[in-house]
Amino acid sequence: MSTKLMHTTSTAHAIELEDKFGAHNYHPIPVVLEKGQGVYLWDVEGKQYFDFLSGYSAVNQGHCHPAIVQAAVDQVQKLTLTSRAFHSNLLGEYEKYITNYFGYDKVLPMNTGVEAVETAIKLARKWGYEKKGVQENQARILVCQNNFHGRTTGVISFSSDPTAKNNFGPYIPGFEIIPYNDLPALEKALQDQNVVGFLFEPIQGEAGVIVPDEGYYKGIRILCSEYNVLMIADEIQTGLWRTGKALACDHEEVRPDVVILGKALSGGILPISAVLADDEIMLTIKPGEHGSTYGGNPLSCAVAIKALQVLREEEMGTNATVMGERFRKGIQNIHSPFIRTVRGKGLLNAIEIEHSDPEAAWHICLIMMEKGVLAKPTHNDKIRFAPPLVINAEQIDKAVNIISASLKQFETTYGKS
Ligand code: IF1
Repeated sequence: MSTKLMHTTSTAHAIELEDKFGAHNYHPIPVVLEKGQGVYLWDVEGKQYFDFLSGYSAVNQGHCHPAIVQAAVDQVQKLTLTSRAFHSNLLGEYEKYITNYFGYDKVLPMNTGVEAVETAIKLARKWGYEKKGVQENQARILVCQNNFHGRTTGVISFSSDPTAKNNFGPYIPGFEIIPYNDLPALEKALQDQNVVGFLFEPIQGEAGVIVPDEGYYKGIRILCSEYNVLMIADEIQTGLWRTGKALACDHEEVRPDVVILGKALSGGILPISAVLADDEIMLTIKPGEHGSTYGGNPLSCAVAIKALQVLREEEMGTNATVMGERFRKGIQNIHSPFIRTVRGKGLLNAIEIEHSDPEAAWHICLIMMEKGVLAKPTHNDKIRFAPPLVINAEQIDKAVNIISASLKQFETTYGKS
């Protein structure tokens, strides 16, 4: 092996390169990955891991799902991008497929999650002025405390997280932050006639997998209808069977006015996002008023159709429900003094770490990495566990054993409190 090749396969070298030439906008777990298949990842040294992050839920279908990869390979050799200046043979097919899948009149295709959030905000404002009759520039959108909807200047304008927001101002007006999981607070905020939409995460991901009380979605639905305000569900992380249902709102049989999807819409292959709504809302945006060079490109259309198909055909939602319960039970049986709580729905789960050291969760993640489970802490004391939805019982049990052993090792190394 040449020296050059040896260098490129070394973990230390890869990390050093990123450190030297890349912006320092992330603080990753020190593992360098080069291969993925299903629930497994391999690093450059050939070591195998369980992936309990799933690219922040972008690879619900498992890494390099063969059917999605095949769809991508076939399409990439034929036609990848036309722009929306022209039609393509796949855009309409995809639009028909996804609107039928979720039961909406129309879809607006975008790329990253945050672009779809921005699209939903623009839609809500446009609908507010043209259908609800709000006076020019007066539209307001309600959002939740501890929300996470992405990182554009628009979206961070209504973040409550100083790390995401500070020194990136001036901020865009027209948003009001209300407490999450609080229907009376929502009703109070809805008294303002200029409110056009309520944007929320059915389960708050970044905040640490905060699952609201049963009845929250139904309550939102009733209030939004009563006050003529759009119910806008950001299902970028919770959608696509992650919590056991196609959409998390399906748990309460609630139909939002606007649904935002991203991440697993591509199974992790390229950025694909979408906004779903009915005609009354979607057709307020006219030609030239919104769009994106890559949005709805033929490659994305082929990939998204397949990504949605395999989720349903391989019954990944049912598996998420069953394996999610097994995982939470497994964690509850660990009886570690460091686990304050375990919570989640389907395969979107988190534990809260109880320890005086604010770095405890980080150290536990490093030990888990050593032992073969990849996960990352959020907000210091929480660790999210979200494996691909193709995980089986044996793999769940193995991973739970590794998590248990890691907590024990942490206790021996760092002490009890
Ligand atoms: C990062 C968390 C996950 C999202 C919801 C929109 C977006 C996201 C509900 C934007 C993105 C990510 C992005 C990632 C961290 C991450 C995340 F830790 F913040 F909470 F998934 F767990 N709405 N979530 O969760 O989508 O534009 O990124 O495609 O580092 O920013 P995007």
